Amino acid sequence: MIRVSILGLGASGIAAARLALSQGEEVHVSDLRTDPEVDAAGAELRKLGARVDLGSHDVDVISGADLVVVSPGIPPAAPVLRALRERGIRWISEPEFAVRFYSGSLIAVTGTNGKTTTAALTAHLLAEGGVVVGLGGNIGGGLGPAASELALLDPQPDWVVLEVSSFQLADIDTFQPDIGVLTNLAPDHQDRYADLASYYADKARIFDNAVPESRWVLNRDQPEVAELAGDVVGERYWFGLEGNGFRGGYLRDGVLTLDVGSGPVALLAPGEMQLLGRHNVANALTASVTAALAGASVEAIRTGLRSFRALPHRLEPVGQRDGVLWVNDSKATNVAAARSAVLSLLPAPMQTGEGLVVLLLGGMDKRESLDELAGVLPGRVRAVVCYGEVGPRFADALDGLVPVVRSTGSFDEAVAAGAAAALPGDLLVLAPATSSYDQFRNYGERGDRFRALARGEA
Ligand code: UMA
Repeated sequence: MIRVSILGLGASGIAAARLALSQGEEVHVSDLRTDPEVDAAGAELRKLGARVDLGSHDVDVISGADLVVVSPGIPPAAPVLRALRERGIRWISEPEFAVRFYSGSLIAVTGTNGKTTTAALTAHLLAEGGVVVGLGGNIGGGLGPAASELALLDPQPDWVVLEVSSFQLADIDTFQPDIGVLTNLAPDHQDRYADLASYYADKARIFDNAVPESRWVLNRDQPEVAELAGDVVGERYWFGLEGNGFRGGYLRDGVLTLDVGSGPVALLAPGEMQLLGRHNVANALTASVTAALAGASVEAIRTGLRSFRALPHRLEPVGQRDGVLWVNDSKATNVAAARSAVLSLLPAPMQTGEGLVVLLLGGMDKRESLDELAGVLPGRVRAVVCYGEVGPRFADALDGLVPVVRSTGSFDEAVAAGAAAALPGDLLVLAPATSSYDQFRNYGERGDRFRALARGEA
């Protein structure tokens, strides 16, 4: 029996504790929180035989463990990790622990954006081809369990698709994906990292345990991805929207095309998918290459690309009313995400004034400047409806640049104002550029409300 100490009692910690207990290990779990939620989780684990400390981390007890597993939300600068570092104690991340118990093959998907859709779509394409596949990891949001929970599946999946964050990669040791995917790189999490280079360095750890049999699916449009991969061993495949003819996936004459070694095969046109937006074409190419490498047939990939529905709150088409498609991108909780939604839906400004976006923008005021978004709106939006706490500030920022509707009432009224401003062929897009807390519990609830309004269920 080894002694395992698990830090953090969120989804990762609970799953890791259950996995360790299932192996008959002596398990210690601790979390700084003491609220009813963590209390309930602690009580469950105690029943299963774990020692659970809430409200503090006992560094002496943790230091005495054979293995320390750390939740990704605990930053490297947390006092408990500093104390362990001072004592020379090493720790691993939860996925590192989990994969030690997998018996199938592993696909790991990392990158700044698009990892959730890419991971979910890859799993969908494999399942379409009859492969027994597990999906989880960082994905969260009810879309998949923590990595450790997948280790408890019986029978074990043939393939596991794990979304892995930089926080999780930071503390790997032997983690070795059969196929590693790097969707893209962009600044993020600068509250946790001293600089961009250290964030990218954690992403690069996906390459740490590469062997000649490793396969890598990499973004061709971003030279910094190839730079990060360096001279890592293994076979490289690429996806990209900008060039074609390379090994991997690309657009040829506007058609998604796959070439993983036996010549180019046309899959389908973007319009045949239910996914919207240019960045989802990149996600679809990535998932297609990855699924093909894992053995999915072209037919399964094609069928799966057609049947896959957008994930909730991510450019999710939620209904069509009076010739207007309603798109829920409630997950766009910052200005950059809203900008990316608009650009993805309308890559170029429209010349004819047809098929424009009516953008719903508003929520809590996070004091973010709107400049980055404002610049891309002319030629793309018919009107912007500004609502919620931040509404007046956003409206002032956009006045004179594009038509602005000031909505001072409820969320429902803002949506109704947007619907009234839209013409047939337009898109009514909820990409609010800020968080929802002035009117909702979270972005999910906001998106659910929008979906209900789209379907006339409200
Ligand atoms: N805590 C301590 N001591 C500390 C600091 C924190 O005990 O010093 C405790 C907190 O009280 C909390 C726990 O540690 O109870 C932290 O847990 P966590 O934040 O790691 O949360 P989990 O529920 O385990 O969720 C994590 C991921 N969260 C983060 O990385 C912040 C989830 O990703 C993931 O779905 C889940 O593991 C399962 O793998 C979410 C996420 O937002 C979706 N990820 C970020 C992103 O995608 O941008 C990285």
